[in-house]
Amino acid sequence: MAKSKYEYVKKFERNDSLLPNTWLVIRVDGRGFHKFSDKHGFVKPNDQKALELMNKCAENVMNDFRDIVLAYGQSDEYSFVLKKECSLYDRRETKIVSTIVSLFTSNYVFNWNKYFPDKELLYPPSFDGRVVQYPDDNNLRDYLSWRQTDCHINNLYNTCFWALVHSGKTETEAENVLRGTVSSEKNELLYSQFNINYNKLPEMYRKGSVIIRQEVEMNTINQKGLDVTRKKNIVTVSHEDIIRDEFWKKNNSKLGLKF
Ligand code: DGT
Ligand code: MG
Ligand code: MG
Ligand code: MG
Ligand code: MG
Repeated sequence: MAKSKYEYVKKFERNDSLLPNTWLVIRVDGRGFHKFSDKHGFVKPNDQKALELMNKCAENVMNDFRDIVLAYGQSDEYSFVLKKECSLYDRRETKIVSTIVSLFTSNYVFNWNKYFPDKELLYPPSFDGRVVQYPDDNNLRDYLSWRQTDCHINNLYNTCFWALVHSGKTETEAENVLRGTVSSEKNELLYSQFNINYNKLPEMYRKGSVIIRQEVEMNTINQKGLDVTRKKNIVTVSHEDIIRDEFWKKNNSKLGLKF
C-alpha cells in the first residue's frame, strides 16, 4: 500500500525499549490519595475494604499479564514484577507502563461498588506509574524489602498517631509525642497506653499484600465425562514476610530466582 505524505511523522517517535534481561518493576501509586481517602471516609489508619479493592485490582492485572510473576502492595501503591525475559510490547516502556496503570485504574473504578456498596465514588481516581529495571536478583529482592519496610514504618507510626488522636490529642500534639521515637518506644506506647499489641494487628496492615501464582489441583470433568485432576496456576494473595529468607526458599524455583 502506498504511504501517505504524512507518514514521516512517525519518525518523531522515540525508541523507549527497556534493557533486555532485566527484572522490570512497575509501581503504580494513587494520585492525591491523601485527599481521596479523606473525601471517601476511609478508616484511619487502615481501611480494610480499600486495601482489598487494591488487591482485587492487582489480581486482575496479574490475570491479564502472564509475565507478572509477583506483585506487592501497601497503602495506595502496587509494584508488579515482570520476569527478566518478558517480551511484552517488545519491552517498550510507555506501552507497558501506561497499559498496566490504566488497567489498574479502570479496575479500581469497575470494582468500587463491590467493596463500597454504600459509598458513592465522588470523582474519578487516577494512578501514576513508573518502571525500574533491576539486572541483579539481589537488587530486586532489596527493592521489595524496601517497600515492605516502608509499609511497616508507616503503619507503626500511623497506628500510634491515630490512637493518640482518637484518645483526644490534637494532630499537632500527637506529632510531638511521636517525634524522635524509635520502633520499640512506639510498640511500648501502644501497649501501655492503648492496650494494643502491635504484632497482633492484621498482617495485611503490618506487612502489606504479596501476590504470586500458586499451583493448585482442581477436579474437573474431561471430554469423556471422567473425573480428572488438573493442575492450575491461580493468583493468590498473602501477607507474608518477604524480607526474610523463608518466603524466597519456598518460592525461588517458581519465580526463577536463586536466593
Ligand atoms: P501522591 O502519591 O504524590 O499523588 O500523593 P498521595 O496523597 O497519594 O500520597 P502518598 O501516595 O505518599 O500516600 C498515600 C496516602 O493515602 C496517605 O496520605 C494515606 C492515604 N491512604 C492510603 N491507604 C489508606 C487507608 O487505608 N486509609 C486511609 N485513611 N488513608 C489511606
Ligand atoms: Mg507519591
Ligand atoms: Mg499516592
Ligand atoms: Mg503512596
Ligand atoms: Mg491501538
